[in-house]
Amino acid sequence: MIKRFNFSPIINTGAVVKELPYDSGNPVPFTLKNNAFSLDMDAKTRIYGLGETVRGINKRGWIYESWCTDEPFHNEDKRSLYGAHNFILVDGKERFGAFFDTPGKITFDLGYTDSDRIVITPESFALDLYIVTGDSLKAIVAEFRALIGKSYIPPLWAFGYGQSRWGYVTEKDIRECADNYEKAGIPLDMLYLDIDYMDSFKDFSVHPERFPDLKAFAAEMKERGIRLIPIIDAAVKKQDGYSVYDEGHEKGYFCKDENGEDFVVGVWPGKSVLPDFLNPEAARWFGMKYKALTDRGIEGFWNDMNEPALFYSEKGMDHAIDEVKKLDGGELDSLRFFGVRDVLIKLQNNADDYKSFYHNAPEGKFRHYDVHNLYGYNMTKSAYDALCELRDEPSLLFSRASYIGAHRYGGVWTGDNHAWWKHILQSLQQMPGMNMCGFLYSGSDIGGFNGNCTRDLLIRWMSFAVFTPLMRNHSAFGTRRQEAFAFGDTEAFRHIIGLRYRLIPYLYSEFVKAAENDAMFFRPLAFDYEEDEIVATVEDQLMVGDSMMIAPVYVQNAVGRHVYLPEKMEQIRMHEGYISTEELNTGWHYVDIPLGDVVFFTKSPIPLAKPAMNTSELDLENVEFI
Ligand code: MIG
Repeated sequence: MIKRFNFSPIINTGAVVKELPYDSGNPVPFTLKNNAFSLDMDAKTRIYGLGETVRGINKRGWIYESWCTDEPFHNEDKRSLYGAHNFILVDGKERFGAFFDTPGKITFDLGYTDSDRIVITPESFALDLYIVTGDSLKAIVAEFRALIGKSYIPPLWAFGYGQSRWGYVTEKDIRECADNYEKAGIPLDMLYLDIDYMDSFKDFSVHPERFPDLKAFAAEMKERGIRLIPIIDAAVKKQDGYSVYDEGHEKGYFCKDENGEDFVVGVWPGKSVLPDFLNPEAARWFGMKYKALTDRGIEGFWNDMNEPALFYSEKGMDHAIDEVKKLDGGELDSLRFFGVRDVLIKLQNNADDYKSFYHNAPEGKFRHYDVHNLYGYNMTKSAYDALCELRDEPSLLFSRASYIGAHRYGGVWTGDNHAWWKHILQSLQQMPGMNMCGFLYSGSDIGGFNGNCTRDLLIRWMSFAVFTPLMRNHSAFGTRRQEAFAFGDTEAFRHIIGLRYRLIPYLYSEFVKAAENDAMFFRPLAFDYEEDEIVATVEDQLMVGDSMMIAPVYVQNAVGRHVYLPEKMEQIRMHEGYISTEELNTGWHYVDIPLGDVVFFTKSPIPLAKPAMNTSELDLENVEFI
């Protein structure tokens, strides 16, 4: 059952698809105190949800702020990442879900300040609150998901393996990458184009020398079973004569400052303006611009920088330069050094900038700061709506920033992680929270985006990522190369990525089932075995679809790990060249998992396809069951 409570929302965020009547009275089980929703917890209470956030599957003990942020360090002490997913599921004396539908900042203190109390503080009380109850954790999620609408389902080929890198600059770089995969006999379905394919980082442009004929090149790659997936950034270069800028400027489609002038920010293209995605007309206009690329045979996109990320604003930069000048002339002491440094650091993603521009939404004019968390969502929606018009086939689409509701239009990737062992576990722990909020098509940058990857890290990360719907290896400009062919011996990668393709019949059908039934593809064990006291503490294993459980290795130099079996299961070991199975009883087991072996556990037979070099070669009719 769902109860909806009215706190005078200022805008329809678009998160929910069902109009529910308002309940009168208090939003039990919360009490309202000091402009916050609070609830006492007993020692056993666990809290799930919050989508894309740091730390454990059980979120209790930390404090989170929903505020879409371009955050390059996903450390434990971070309160915000790229998504704003305001749904929690409390499993204690009371068991219920709570969704705080608010477009602005909201803080979830989940036993941080006071270890026995939840305190949820929205910055503005203009919100809708939904309290969801049900017979089980899964039932509560299903009820919530029915409220927010069906999840995006990507085309089957988006379940193939993708290679990306910020640093493939030319057609030749991309072709070489495809050749290397082919030479190594490693399957591949997608190659991603990062910002360097554009001309001066201008959205919907293609660099004339680097990709002289993108249409022909996309066709050449498609012939080899590989699709090109370009990036689109939120901001538009401010440059007279660039048609996207000229048109948008003339029609008033960019966010405005307090004087009604286009608000100017600095991002990759230099001085840029921000499309007003909250204005439906502007959103449709921007979405239809993807045609420039779909006309060249492009079938999928990733949307970036849509928190929106700001390096600086024109206004902020002018001010900073004045401040730095004031510091000039003094003694060259540390105070002055830190003074100058801080002035410049504070330019990026500055709250004052978010307070200085405005949207033109159907409900009226809004200060960006008050509706910040809706920006990325509406960029994804604009692309999705347009792609449905522009193409007959489903498109691949995923985004960096998101709000609940965006799950209907695309997936999300988890942004700029690091080549750190702990980020394998972080990625695993993020998946169920995202699934609760509807984001089923998701995955992390395999091998880590920032930092230098190693062969063993990549093997272990891939051995987990064969199960994530989005399976993409991506890394930052200037880092060590980390393609599956970059570490010499390619056999292990051929085996692991090859296995992904063999598992697609299972993974894709379980994914579609989850989407259609408002269910979770990845579940904490506690959701399937509510009576089992041990599973509630298992933070590094997941249920995947109806029949499978995974327990990946995420520790450097480990050659196995402890695995908890909540019931008798079959252990499946996929070793290069052979599959072995062994029945294991309920309870704890130490399982050997040498580097290169992929081990998982099943409750019932799993279909396995014949090996394929890409999804178009995949034979979905003739599968064997293991
Ligand atoms: O400021 O386009 O998260 O995946 O490679 C960095 C360059 C901008 C951030 C994305 C990352 C992408 C990078 N982008």
